[in-house]
Amino acid sequence: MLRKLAVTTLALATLSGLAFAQGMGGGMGGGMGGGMGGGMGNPNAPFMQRFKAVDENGDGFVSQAEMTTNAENVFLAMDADGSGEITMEEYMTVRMNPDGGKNPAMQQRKADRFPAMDTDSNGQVSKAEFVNRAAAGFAAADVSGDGRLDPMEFRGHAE
Ligand SMILES: [Ca+2]
Ligand SMILES: [Ca+2]
Ligand SMILES: [Ca+2]
Repeated sequence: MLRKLAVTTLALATLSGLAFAQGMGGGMGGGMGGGMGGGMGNPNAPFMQRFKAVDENGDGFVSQAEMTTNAENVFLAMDADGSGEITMEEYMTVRMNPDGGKNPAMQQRKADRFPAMDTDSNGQVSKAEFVNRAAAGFAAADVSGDGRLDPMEFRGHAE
């Protein structure tokens, strides 16, 4: 199981290209290597994989800065042609959740999210639009209002 998830993550990193590898290298490596076996809930749950990838300093919380950094890296990974804008096609091609691609309902929810991110409605999502959306998501997910997300709050954000 561990092996399978690791391979899936690796495949995603490869798929997403050099920008993703450069941007996420540190966080991904640290999260996967160091965070495993931290004992927080089920470390194999897909959202925990994501949580550890985003929690760059490994303190068990995702800060606003970590969320922003992650959003920028995710944006670069999604922008396959490097145009600085994500098209609907680019957005739907990249699977952020290893299980997401197999789940039509989740794909639909993802598709529904695109116009919400495209705040100027030009049919593409710019980096600013994407990061702003992540920041808004962070605020919404921070139920306790302490400026950081614990795994459960993060899960609420991710799903
Ligand atoms: Ca952190
Ligand atoms: Ca693009
Ligand atoms: Ca736009």
